[in-house]
Amino acid sequence: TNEQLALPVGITLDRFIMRNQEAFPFASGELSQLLRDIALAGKIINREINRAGLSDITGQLGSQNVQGETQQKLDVIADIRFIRALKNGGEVCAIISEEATEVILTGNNHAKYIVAIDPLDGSSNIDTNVSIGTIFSVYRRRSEIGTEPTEEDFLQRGNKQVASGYLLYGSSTILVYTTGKGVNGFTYDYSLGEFFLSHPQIQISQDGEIYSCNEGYKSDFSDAVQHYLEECKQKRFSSRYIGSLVADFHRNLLKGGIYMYPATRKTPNGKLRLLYECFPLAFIIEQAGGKASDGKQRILDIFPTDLHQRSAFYVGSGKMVDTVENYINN
Ligand code: AHM
Ligand code: MG
Repeated sequence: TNEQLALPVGITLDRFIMRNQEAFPFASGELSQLLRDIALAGKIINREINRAGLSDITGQLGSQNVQGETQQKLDVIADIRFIRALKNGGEVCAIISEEATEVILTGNNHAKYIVAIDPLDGSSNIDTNVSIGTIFSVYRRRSEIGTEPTEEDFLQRGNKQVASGYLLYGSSTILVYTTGKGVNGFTYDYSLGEFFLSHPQIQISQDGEIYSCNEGYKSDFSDAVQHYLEECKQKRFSSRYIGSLVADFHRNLLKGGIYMYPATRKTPNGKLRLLYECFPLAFIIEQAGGKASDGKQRILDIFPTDLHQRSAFYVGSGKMVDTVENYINN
């Protein structure tokens, strides 16, 4: 059998995307291509991340690498790779990135999709070999096809997302995404250079016993949030906080739990960015049967007015998000 031979079981990401595409005979395949472009860039980033320590060593020898290019930090490299992949892929007309203030025009004005991306989230963890991730969100443009897209194209509610997902570069590398028909996870097989379906139709448990937040800021949280934290402790829940959103989110998705980044004195509107951190993960959690809230309302209902707008973020098992919301609203 396959198990005895230790062959990878399951289907490749490409085949999975293709099969889903076949289920929509009138769809043009552009979204499928876009997802493949993101997966390809993910493989490249994955390679860079795995060699990160080594490139640092070469970095100390001189400021240029073998190709004569200036050594750059990994988050900048990731940004360049993703933008290049999406430009060359041709299915995206505009991108916003955590790494850039303005909208990035790809020149593909006939493409119908736009992408919001955090190319390397949790990048403060890179130097210490802790897991990091990429988060992405796909929308249909609002402007006329053929014209130059603008900032307005990105100011859409999260519930308008066509697809969203993340790559987690952890003890293994996994790509998790949704197109609004459930959530699937694909683990990267290094030896074959392929993602294989490893986590079909992920569902989060309704309740959980893990809470994740930066408790160092506890005195800055509202009384309501502090009370909820007390409840978590009274119930002997586990506290788990990597400080890398994708990794914390992914663990809670699989095990049941809540991730919280409340408003603090330093960040009165929360720290995380709506368009490329909260919206994409909120879409995934809802597709997996969980909830995402800013404490008062559903994240996906928020209408953003700024590309880099921040929000408080409570995401995870439905009952846990309900409980913290109850504390906040009573
Ligand atoms: P970044 O986009 O600058 O990397 O910041 C986002 C990160 C998240 O990955 C993580 O959940 C959070 O910031 C940690 O913040 P803190 O160090 O304040 O707990
Ligand atoms: Mg980030």
